[in-house]
Amino acid sequence: MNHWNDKNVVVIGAARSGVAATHLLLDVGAQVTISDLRTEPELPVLAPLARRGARLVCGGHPESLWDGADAVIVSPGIPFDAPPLQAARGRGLPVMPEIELAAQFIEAPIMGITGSNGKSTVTSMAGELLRAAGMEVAVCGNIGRPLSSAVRDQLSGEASYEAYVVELSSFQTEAIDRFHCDYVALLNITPDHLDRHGSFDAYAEAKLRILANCNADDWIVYNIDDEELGSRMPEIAARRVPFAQRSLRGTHPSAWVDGGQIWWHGETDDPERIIGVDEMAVLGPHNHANACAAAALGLLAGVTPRQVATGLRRYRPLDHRMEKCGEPNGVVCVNDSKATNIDSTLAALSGFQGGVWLILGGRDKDADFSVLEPLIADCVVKILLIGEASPVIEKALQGSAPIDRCETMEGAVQRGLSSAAAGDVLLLSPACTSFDQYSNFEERGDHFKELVLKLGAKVDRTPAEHLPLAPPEEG
Ligand code: UMA
Ligand code: ADP
Repeated sequence: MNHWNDKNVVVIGAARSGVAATHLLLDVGAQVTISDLRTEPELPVLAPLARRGARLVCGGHPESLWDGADAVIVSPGIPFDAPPLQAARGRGLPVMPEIELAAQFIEAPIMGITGSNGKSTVTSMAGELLRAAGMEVAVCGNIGRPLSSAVRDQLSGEASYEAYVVELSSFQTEAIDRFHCDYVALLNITPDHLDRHGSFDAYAEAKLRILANCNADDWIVYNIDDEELGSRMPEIAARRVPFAQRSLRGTHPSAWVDGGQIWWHGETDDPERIIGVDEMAVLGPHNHANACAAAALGLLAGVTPRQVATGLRRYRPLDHRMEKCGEPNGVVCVNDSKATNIDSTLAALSGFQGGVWLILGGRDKDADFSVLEPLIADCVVKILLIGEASPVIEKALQGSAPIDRCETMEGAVQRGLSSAAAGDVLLLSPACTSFDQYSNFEERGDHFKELVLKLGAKVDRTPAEHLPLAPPEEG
């Protein structure tokens, strides 16, 4: 239903979400003002919007923005309690997140996927499973394509989506008022984005707002082994479907990984084996759990076990998530640049027995790095520190493994490749955001991969520090 025709709408934030929301609003006949803290020369992306009749207010969000406005749409990167938004509310204006605007135009089922880690993996996997069943699916949200953008394709007739698989961050869920998911996946809750949410409680509460509008017809797929999640799940009418990295035989519906196999226990008497984990391209136990969550979403939506297996077999890991990117001189290089918090780095390390040269650092999000100590002591040869969080990390991890302050990615890759032995692993899993030295984690991961290629071809190798020197040849 289009309530937006001729309404005066202000969109805050002029990057991916704000631009897509503005286009959508213009498509449905609204008068739109888009405003950003950045100046107009920094925002060439706005020229096409101006040509379509949008008004641009750049270099800040002045009070005058709200004169004559009917509603405000907010990009996820802007905290929902930011002072300009408080001012808009003070004027009695409804303030809503971009996803709520977009969802008003959606009739197909929505699968919402949230958690601290694994969202993009499960979102893209679920999309693959539904496609394996022949469905036309929008895979969107925090994964990089705004929901508004997918909705525009539907409204214009360019696409005919039978489901929307939407990755949702806490920045998006915190502001949910009416947004409703038919299927939800709750993957895990560990501390993240504390700099924005202020406390773990506030962050967890923001995440769980994804359940705000779930009813008895909806399905909640959740990680039953995540105690934080379990203790914080509200009493709701929706049907719950647990998944785990241990057998849940007897509980149905449920999905689990056991004995190297993914299992599903649906409405039938016996559980069904879906696929062996070694038939999938993803690495690590956390990714097998992700496959359980994605499989459960697909099966609940009517995809057959055989189609789920096809989708999981076909699925390729996303870039920057435990991505093998070269093996110069036998040193296995792994790009896990998307590991921007402690828990993702823990998951990465848990897949290794030893021989890891770990590149850590970037911008700290008030994380407790000491949690990494036991795994680092088990499998890390040396920590290679980069970026502005170096002093904090060095203090927290003193004594767990030797530490080198490398400052830059180039320094860290050079150090790792010249010192690691064949068979060792050079792992970029930084547990921090990239924003001190890069625009985003993709740029950081791409830089790592370039350096592995460039320096891997010409490193001056010295014997690995952790191995005893080879004994002199006999004879
Ligand atoms: N800005 C203002 N006023 C402010 C603050 C920022 O105008 O007070 C402006 C900035 O100058 C900039 C714009 O707002 O021009 C940025 O908006 P945004 O941060 O919402 O960026 P988008 O490009 O719209 O991307 C957002 C998500 N970004 C964030 O949540 C920070 C993208 O997730 C998402 O893919 C995209 O919408 C499409 O849905 C990225 C992300 O880093 C990948 N997410 C975090 C994460 O995964 O950990 C939550
Ligand atoms: P998100 O979208 O939630 O950031 P991704 O799928 O992009 O999740 O993965 C982000 C990081 O978390 C990567 O380093 C990845 O290896 C790691 N990861 C993926 N799934 C999990 C999980 N279930 N538990 C912990 N870490 C995970």
